[in-house]
Amino acid sequence: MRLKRMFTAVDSHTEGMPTRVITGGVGVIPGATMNDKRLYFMEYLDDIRLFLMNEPRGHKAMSGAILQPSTRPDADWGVVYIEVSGCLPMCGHGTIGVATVLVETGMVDVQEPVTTIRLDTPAGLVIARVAVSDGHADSVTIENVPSYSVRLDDSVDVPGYGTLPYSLAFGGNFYAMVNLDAVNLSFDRASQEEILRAGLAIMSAINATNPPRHPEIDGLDHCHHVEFIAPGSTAQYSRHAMAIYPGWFDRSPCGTGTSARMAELWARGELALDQDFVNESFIGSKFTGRLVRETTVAGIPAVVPTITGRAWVTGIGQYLLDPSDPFPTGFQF
Ligand code: PYC
Repeated sequence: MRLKRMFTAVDSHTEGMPTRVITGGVGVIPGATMNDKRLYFMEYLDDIRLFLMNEPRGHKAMSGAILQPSTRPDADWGVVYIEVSGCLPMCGHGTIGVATVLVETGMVDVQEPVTTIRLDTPAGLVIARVAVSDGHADSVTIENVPSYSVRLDDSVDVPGYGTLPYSLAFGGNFYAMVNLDAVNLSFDRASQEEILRAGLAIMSAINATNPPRHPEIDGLDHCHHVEFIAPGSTAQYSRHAMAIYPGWFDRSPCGTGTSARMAELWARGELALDQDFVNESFIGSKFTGRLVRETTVAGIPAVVPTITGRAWVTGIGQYLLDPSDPFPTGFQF
């Protein structure tokens, strides 16, 4: 066997959505903060992401996380998130996957009944509390970065769809929230191609006319996620289809999307602190969210959400590149 590259990984899924946790082979990414590392990685090391996420080693909804030494004294591990479309500043399902892998492989000091892991993410400090019994990670509650509503009940002209009402919020990434009824589509996986087409058209129209920008996180200046809210959803229980650039759906209930949705409901006065909010994904899996305290982001009223979900280890792998492989960065199909 001839090798040009080798990465070690522990694969997992969080409520149906994969997280390939890269435990070796990348080395320490240059950068004083985890967001600096993310920006450096995107500019100089993106071939690693493409190799690990694209076909044939990944697929069009592949997602992962690269473990790094923390850049801050108050965190145990650092994380750079990778997926088919780039490097998110924060990923909820990915963090639940990382915390589960760290516990199940013994890469942290495991305590029962709760192991607390402090993670240095590009979007800020995220605390994962893992419920552990008999050495098994049963569920993970993450305390996410401050989340806030950017605009409520705005509208955007979307070519082919007319003027559509939407709201926009930040929960670690920016999310446009649109009622599925507004695009006359049903909450049915048989409609996924049409839902995706509408989602891509909406994010493109928002980014062309009124893109969001995070006041404190460099390089976060676009919306790549549209959360289509299913009819019958309430401020306690919501179902959604999460359309993501460049063309896939989150299989999990989307931790950062759930955080954004709770921030939107809080800004409307429909969700108070310490109330459960259950968010169901397009495949029927669930996260339970809560808002635990109020705060501000650069003077903007914000809330700190927690998200509880489960992840399972699915494999341990070594991903290899033979020097004669004609697809060193994989491909999308
Ligand atoms: O869980 O935050 C999340 C997420 C973002 C994209 C896919 N999942």
